[in-house]
Amino acid sequence: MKFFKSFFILGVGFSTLCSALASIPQPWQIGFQPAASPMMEGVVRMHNLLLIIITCIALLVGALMSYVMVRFRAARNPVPSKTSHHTLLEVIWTMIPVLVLVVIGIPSLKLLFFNDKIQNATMTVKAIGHQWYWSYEYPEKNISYDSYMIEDKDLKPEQFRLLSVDNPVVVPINTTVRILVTSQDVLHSFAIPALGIKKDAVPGRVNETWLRISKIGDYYGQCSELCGVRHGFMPIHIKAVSQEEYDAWSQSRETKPAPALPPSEQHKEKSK
Ligand SMILES: [Cu+2]
Repeated sequence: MKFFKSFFILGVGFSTLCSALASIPQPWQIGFQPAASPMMEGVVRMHNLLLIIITCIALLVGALMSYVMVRFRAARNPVPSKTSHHTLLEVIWTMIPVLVLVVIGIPSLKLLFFNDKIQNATMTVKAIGHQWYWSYEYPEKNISYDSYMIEDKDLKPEQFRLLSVDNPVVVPINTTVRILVTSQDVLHSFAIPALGIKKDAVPGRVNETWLRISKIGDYYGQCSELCGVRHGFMPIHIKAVSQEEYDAWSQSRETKPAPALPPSEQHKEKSK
């Protein structure tokens, strides 16, 4: 009992420690990264529910199998029963799995629809996959830039190998952001575990998803669709900052639209 208690305390301590770090995979991690968006919170709740259900099923089936193997072994039960049907038992073992599926199905569908429907997004970020980097556009702000992974030799101490990039996506916290995902060449996939996002980037098509980050921090993900030799080297870094920091950043990055050309120049442009 004492062993289990100290094991439990160790586990709680470890998960608290993990939640204080940037959202990256940890050595020996077996659970999810700490959830930082309503979508991922829903995924974790669903996972916990399924874990309880699957544990109960495994224990029940294991116990029944053990009982049958011991109680009805040849030595103990030399003359086996010839019973082949039992209506009540058959109704029970059909109805219980149906009920289990309903209990799983209702929250599962609710979560799917919740994740699918973007709720009054305040801003939009477009992520475009390329072989092998991501580029981002903020259509309302006239901001666009490329985001490349930092190579091993250029890594600074606070950066993470295969995860840090030169230009992260910057978004304000507690803001619903519509994410448009597309690709310029082959299939890629925009995935950030802590935010519960995984959306395919398909050339010639725009997929959409959304996020609302609750905590300031750095969220990392990777392309999750085999897209060529450097598939493992096009990470995603989302930096969630306060609204003020975001405003300052967006103002510094905003490229002013090109001024309208005078009529004579317009004519020259057209005839080119
Ligand atoms: Cu890719």
